[in-house]
Amino acid sequence: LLGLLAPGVPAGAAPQPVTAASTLQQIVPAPVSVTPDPAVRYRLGPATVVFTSGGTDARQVGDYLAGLLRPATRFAVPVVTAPAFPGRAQTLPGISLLLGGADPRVGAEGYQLDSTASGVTIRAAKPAGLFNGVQTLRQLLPASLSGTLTVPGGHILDYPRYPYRGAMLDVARHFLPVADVKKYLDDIALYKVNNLHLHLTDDQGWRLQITGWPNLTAKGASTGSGGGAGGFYTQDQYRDIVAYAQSRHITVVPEIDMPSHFGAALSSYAELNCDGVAGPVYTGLTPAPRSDLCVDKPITYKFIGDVLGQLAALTPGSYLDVGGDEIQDLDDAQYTAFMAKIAPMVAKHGKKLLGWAEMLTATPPKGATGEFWIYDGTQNEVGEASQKGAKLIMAPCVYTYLDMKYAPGVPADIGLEWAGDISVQAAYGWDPTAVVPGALNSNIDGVEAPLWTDTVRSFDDVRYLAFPRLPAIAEIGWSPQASKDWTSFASRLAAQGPRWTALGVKYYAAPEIPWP
Ligand code: TNX
Repeated sequence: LLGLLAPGVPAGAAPQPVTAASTLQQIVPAPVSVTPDPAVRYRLGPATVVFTSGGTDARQVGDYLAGLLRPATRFAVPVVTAPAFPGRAQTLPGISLLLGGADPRVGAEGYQLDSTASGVTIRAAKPAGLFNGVQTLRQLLPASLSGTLTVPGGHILDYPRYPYRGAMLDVARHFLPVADVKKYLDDIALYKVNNLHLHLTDDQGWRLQITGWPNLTAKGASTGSGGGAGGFYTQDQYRDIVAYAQSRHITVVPEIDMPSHFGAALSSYAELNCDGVAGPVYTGLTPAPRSDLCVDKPITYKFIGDVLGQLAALTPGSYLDVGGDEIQDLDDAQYTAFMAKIAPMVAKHGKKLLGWAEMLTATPPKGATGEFWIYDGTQNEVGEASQKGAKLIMAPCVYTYLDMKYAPGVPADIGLEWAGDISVQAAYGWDPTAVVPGALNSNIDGVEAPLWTDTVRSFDDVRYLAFPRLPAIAEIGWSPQASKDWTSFASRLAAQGPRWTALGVKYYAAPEIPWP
């Protein structure tokens, strides 16, 4: 079957059987082009060396790869500097991660991978490209990293369709400790997702320590959706998450939701409330009875200034997300005036303004990016805003909301259905350019898969909802639209099942997928 594929055929073009030894066509997200050479395979062994060239950034990716290989293989996997920069056709005897010399089409995040009998060579222009090439290499090795460790021969050229490929975790409704966030970062890195949006605050919880406002964590973090223990990140813990993400070439995009979904802050400080009274932290499902902040009080802006200032200092990424969704009591004029005050506070810290796409209706703040999620009649306004320069990230609730059930009654005890049930095929079956009417394609920055945790109780629940749908959305963000093919995707996704099992991810074995 491999022989039937002409060189350079997009990986998504033909359905592939799931076989025990990995093939060059089993990669999720599908690469731009794959040219198998079925006559050769590279075999890893106790003598396998990782060569890097291009300084400490390349070296770090090499150390990361060696760190993945060593525990399972028990090989020493030394990471050494590549002896001399090999020419295009040369292969060093081992796994080479080389900065420079790649096909110019790889851009900032792409890579090329050449696998021969003597070695595997990944070339990229930037460290993120090497990292993405390593994710592909992982999928070319057996899931268990045991037994005969061979990499199928051939050539891959790969780069993303969109610069922004995101996953969102709602740690406000259900708090997730640092260790779980790190696991999720590792989970999403495998599918070349490069942004983790953290929904840090909501009515049911405030999850980030803010110096000078201790009640936010003493009271605002004390519980969550459905009651229970709550929790928060100290600023040091948050820095640790950001640094771990950076080591996976993932940007943390922090969200402080305002002016609505502000209940946990209102419960923490009486003076933030218009009536000067702080109620208990709400533990029910959205909508909460009291959610909108008090737009008329000066202390509101002192508070937000402190929060955004500290958050900006913790954030190496370019975005600060201010939410802006689901306004309850404020009218359009109040909402617009509020955003007009907040936008310069974000800009002052050199950050770009991100929010849910409601922010792009009425009078959008200049230079804002909107995350589109709901078809509530404002789509046309969002499309118009994009024509005037606003950037869009696509997270249409009916395809990307990982907190929706897969099917009626599945899962039985978690998940919502207000945006419908979302099968794996539905999560895969959409095109970002066909979501918002009139949206300017050049202003679509990418896609995101949000995971709201209103009904989620554990990190196992998170993974059960994310897998296998998150890789579907990752592929929409990465792979060329022309390679889209459900049969191919289902077959390639099936090959991921044993990988998740090996990684301890308990996933939903959707009946639509031909699991091995
Ligand atoms: C809508 S999506 C919300 C969230 C809820 C979610 C539950 C969005 C911007 N707002 O507050 O958690 O539905 O599915």
